Amino acid sequence: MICISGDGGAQFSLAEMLVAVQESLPILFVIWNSNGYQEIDSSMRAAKVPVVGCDPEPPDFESLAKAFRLSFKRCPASDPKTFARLLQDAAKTKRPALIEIEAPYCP
Ligand SMILES: Cc1ncc(C[n+]2csc(CCOP(=O)(O)OP(=O)(O)O)c2C)c(N)n1
Repeated sequence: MICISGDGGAQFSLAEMLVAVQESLPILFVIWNSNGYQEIDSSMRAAKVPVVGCDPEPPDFESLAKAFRLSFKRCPASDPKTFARLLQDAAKTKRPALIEIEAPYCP
């Protein structure tokens, strides 16, 4: 099972990540880290209102994974081959894992 979220959305689901660790659920958490709330940013632009509060600095997901006793890997969005390998490797372990994709903030 794969759980895909942005860096913003991931922060609303930290308790669920910890449950996956405690219950040894084979869930792969994939975080698309674009360093901001792009969806909200785009909506504000579309509504022609000033864009505010859309670029909060995300947590250090590697440290977060360590604190949660989660396996952690990171790769750039520009390297889908590496991402595919990380995903396959993590799936083989049958353990929960966190993979962070470093993405550009491009509203
Ligand atoms: C509990 C909760 N609080 C606030 C929101 C409002 N909200 C919708 S999308 C979003 C930010 C999304 O950012 P991210 O997950 O990084 O995705 P991106 O749009 O950057 O790809 C927020 C705060 C929400 N959906 N749920």
